[in-house]
Amino acid sequence: MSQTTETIFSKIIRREIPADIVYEDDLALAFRDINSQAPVHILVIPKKPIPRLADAESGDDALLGHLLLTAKRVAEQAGLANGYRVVINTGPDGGQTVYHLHLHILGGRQMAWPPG
Ligand code: DGP
Repeated sequence: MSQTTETIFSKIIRREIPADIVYEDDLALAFRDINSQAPVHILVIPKKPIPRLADAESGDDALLGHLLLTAKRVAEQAGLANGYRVVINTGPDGGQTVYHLHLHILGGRQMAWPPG
């Protein structure tokens, strides 16, 4: 189920709780995942609190494109020249736990397929 209430990521955006922030611009923030699943595990989030990818609207198309390009930039900055994976978990079956849209950038090891 999606939630419209604030999440911990809003508090990270406002610097109310600490995070290892690696990138920021007017629309997006990137910080290291607290529960790292790879040598490099960074989350890219919009500052706009869209709960799930499923809640994005047609007016968000430029923002969604910006998030992908931000993921590319952050991955380059993190030295992931040999490749990486970008994941968006959406809703309960997608394994989403924080209902503020985020892109996982995972890298620094060989990824398996299919994911669990
Ligand atoms: P997902 O399962 O796709 O909703 O991923 C949420 C991720 O957010 C999960 O990998 C752990 C991470 N996370 C949760 N709380 C915090 C936090 O307070 N700080 C940071 N840096 N990451 C968090």
